[in-house]
Amino acid sequence: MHSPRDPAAGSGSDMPFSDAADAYAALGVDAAAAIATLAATPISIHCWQGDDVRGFEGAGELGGGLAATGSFPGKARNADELRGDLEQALALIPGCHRVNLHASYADAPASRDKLTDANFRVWMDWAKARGLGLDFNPTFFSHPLAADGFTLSHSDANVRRFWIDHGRACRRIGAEFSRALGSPSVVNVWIPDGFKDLPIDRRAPRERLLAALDEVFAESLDGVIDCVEPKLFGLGSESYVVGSHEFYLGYAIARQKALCLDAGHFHPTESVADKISSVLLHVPRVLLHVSRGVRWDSDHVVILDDLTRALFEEVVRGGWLDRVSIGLDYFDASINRVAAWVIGARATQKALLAALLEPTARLREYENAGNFTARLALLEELKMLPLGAVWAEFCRNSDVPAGFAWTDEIVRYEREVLSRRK
Ligand code: RNT
Ligand code: ZN
Repeated sequence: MHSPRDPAAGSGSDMPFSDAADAYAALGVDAAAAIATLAATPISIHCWQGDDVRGFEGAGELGGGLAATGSFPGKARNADELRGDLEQALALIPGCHRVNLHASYADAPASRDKLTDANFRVWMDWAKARGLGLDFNPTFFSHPLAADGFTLSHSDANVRRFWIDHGRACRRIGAEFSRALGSPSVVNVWIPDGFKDLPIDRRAPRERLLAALDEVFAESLDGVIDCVEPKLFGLGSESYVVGSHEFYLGYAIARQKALCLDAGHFHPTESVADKISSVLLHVPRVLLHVSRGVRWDSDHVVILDDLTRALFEEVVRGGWLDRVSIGLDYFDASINRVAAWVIGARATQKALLAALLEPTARLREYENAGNFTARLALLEELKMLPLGAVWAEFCRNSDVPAGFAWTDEIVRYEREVLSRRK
């Protein structure tokens, strides 16, 4: 049940939707069509925000140079609690979505090189009953065989073999998810491999990674969207990352794999948005890891900031929506974890909605005519249009509070569920 309060309360817009639609129509924008596109665009909700990336294998330290800081009480301790928390979050996120699992979140954990869909049976039944698609990630961290910071590029062939088998097992699980749920599964490979300090040999680990990836991807499987995720640097891999941007861009082009662009994986002044129209000329698909870097390689909760808005402007302006998968990737243990999902997912959707409400055709006409004055002037005036009223209509259609009232549900859930976890 939602809050008895006005569901639009706190949305900042009391304007009737029809008035907002008129304001956009005057610029040639169809607000109802924007809502329809938004409703048809799933966000893949990352399971790992719910428990600080710990997973259910009893791992001690979070590995791979990942860090979830904070000690907010009530994190999910098992798969049932995590599913309950995800259900609560999904109830406050308008639209239909997907859930993104890591291999370390099996209902019935097993050695990672031997995992099958049977280890994720409850997740699959749960997703099926709720009409959710499932995406998947091999987990190349928080494991004794990843303790020295190397996995697919490890110098020891036995270690490499274990991780190759893990990657292969995960792709088969993705294929099973796709078959069971009737929706292709993005299987995203990110490895932490790299050196803290200056390496002498930058070549051999990359040669090994190249060969290992070819083995991971050797089996042809239906329903799997293979994806690779590059990174600039990480904690403990400050000087050298084997799977760098150039490495994976080359790999994705050569092997025609999807490329993951994580918004937190670049130099802080680099525009991730600008990359979309370059890479999509060469790779079949892009996975956006919507995240927020703050100073270093951090994964803060996504907000409606300029970088996120720019990402979705590019996706919409370029007409790429059907070749882009959208997933969240952040972990904050300092605030209510369910709220963190909701805040980031809703911010992502607001950014997409703002882009869908742009009079792109008109702006493009100005640009083509060399009228850069009108282009800049209109871009600025757009910022004052009633985005909030269109957002409120989308939320109403989904029976989800449009404004701050959604946090009433979080307060209740915290009191009734999270605070009882000791
Ligand atoms: C790490 C990558 C990767 C992870 C998840 C948990 O820098 O962004 O996507 O965040 O696999
Ligand atoms: Zn990522």
